[in-house]
Amino acid sequence: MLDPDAQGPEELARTATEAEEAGVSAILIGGSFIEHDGFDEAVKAVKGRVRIPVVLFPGGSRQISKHADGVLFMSLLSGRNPQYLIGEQVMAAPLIKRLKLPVLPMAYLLIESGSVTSAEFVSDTKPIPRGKPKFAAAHAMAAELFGMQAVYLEAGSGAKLPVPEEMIRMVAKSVEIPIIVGGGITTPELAAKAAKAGAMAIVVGTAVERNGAGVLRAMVEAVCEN
Ligand code: 1GP
Repeated sequence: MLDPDAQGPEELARTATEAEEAGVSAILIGGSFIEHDGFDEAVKAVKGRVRIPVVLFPGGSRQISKHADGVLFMSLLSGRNPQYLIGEQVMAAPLIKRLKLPVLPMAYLLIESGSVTSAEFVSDTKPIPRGKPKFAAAHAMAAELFGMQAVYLEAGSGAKLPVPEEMIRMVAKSVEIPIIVGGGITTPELAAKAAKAGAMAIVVGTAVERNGAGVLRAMVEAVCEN
């Protein structure tokens, strides 16, 4: 996952190239709080340099770009803030339709992770308690019944603690749709544990910002061994 606020377009494109070489399946771009202008330019720069899909992971309706291959069209289903349940989506829908961007309708579930994350603060929502996997499972079931095609279990970028394995396992048992897990996954061991518990895809951002995209190669290997 690339945060357009953390790096300039050229640096983002370089990181994306290195991530592709490390064997990742897709590049996600977005963030819960983007301070700088130039989102479109960042997506364009990345798209111009990689063959793997470049997918928007929007923190709000302004993070839509015609240069992307698709959008994670998500609702913050764990929260009870109408702005992130449906408001931002309504604002973004006409542009997404006009651009004919492919979408993956997805439930975004924020999970408590040891401290207040940007996603929690900006969305003004309460995360699902990490000791209550059945709440996460019930939200995932509701998402599936709505026809959503994936569930994202999010500890939040830079999370102290990743999503608990027990929670991933229970959600995986409760629904047929794929589970994406992210937030606080910084080592190959953590990535492998999440995959083993039932994650179909693992999202990594902070570890790459801190250590470079090289760290992804070992993560990809660890996940593929499972
Ligand atoms: C954030 O889950 C992603 O949406 C990535 O989190 O930055 O902690 O890897 P990290």
